[in-house]
This record gives sequence, C-alpha cells and structure tokens, in this order.
Amino acid sequence: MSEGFTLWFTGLSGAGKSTLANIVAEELKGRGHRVEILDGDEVRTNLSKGLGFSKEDRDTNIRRIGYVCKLLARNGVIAISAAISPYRDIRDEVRQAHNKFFEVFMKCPLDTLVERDVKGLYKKALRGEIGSFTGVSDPYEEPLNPELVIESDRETVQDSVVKLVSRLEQLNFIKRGGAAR
Ligand code: ADX
Repeated sequence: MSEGFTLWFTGLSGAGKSTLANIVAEELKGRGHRVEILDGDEVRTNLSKGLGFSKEDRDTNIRRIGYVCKLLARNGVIAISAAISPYRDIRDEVRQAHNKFFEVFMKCPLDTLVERDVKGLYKKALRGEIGSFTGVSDPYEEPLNPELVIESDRETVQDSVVKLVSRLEQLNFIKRGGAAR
C-alpha cells in the first residue's frame, strides 16, 4: 500500500484553496495515488451540517475534518482538506495527530479578495449583513511554519500546482517523477 498523508490547505475564503486542491488531486491521481478531498463548503452540508461560525463551531468542524483525514491517511490515501481553518492551535492539534502532515498557506491580500468577491460574501460582510466573517469581522491566524506558502494573487494556478508537487517531492511525501510510492 502506498503511504498516505494529509495535505491541509488554509487561507481566507476565495484565496483559491478548493481550486488548487481539485487540480492537485487530479495530478496526484494521475500519478497513481488514491486521493480524497474534504472541502469546507461541502463538509458543512453533511459531516458538519448545523455548525455555525463561532470559534467553538469552527473548531468542531476542523477537528472533524482532521479526524477523517487521519483515518484516510493511515489507510494509504492522500487526504486533502480545503477549509479556512482560521485558528492556529486547532490546525496544530490536527497536525500533531498525524504521522505525515503538509500545510499549504494560501496567502492573498484581503483587498484582492474583496475585489474578486466570487461568492458575494465579502460585500455582505463589510455591510454587516454577515457577522463573524473571517478576515473582516473574525480572526484569521496565519501559519507560522507551513510546508508551503502560495501567493495566489501573484501566480497562476498552474504555477502553484508545479510548486506544490515539487515541494511534495522534495520533502519525500511523494516520489519524484510521477510514480506512486
Ligand atoms: S472554517 O472556518 O470552519 O474552516 P469553512 O471552510 O468550513 O470555515 O467554511 C467557510 C465557507 O463558509 C466560506 O468559504 C463561505 O462560503 C462560508 N461562510 C459563511 N459564513 C461565513 C463566515 N462568517 N466566515 C467565513 N466563511 C463563511
């Protein structure tokens, strides 16, 4: 069985976590790995249905995602999480529960996210129509020592994929050159 691990994306809403997660997942599948994605928006419609955005509820959400990732990873799957996961202590708690954990910080200035506002949520949050919105009226704690930082406003998605896959190879999470381990 090939060795699994958890690939954990963190960053503000709209920073590109899901987009990059999906493309990298396809790349890793193409190399023979088994891959599963736990996407924040989707998880909140099933595994974390009913949870809100208080610190307590976000922590519960992230602990659940982390737990499922751990189960998948120890069974040889590359488990990918794409949730904001705004609190450093809970991300680090999830990391501690893993043998192999790779954190990607999707870094993007708030101004750019507000300008793009793909889901229209930032404008609502700025008008006060959504409370406790991450980056606007709720905290986001940047990772201090992530395995990789992606500046999604400065590089193309394809550049980010190449960067991420190279770093995974460099840190021996996957084999060089495409074969599954
Ligand atoms: S997390 O904080 O618990 O990690 P998660 O990634 O699951 O968040 O969900 C974030 C998504 O929920 C956002 O992309 C956005 O679409 C939606 N959302 C709704 N309300 C909020 C809010 N107050 N803060 C952040 N995201 C919100």
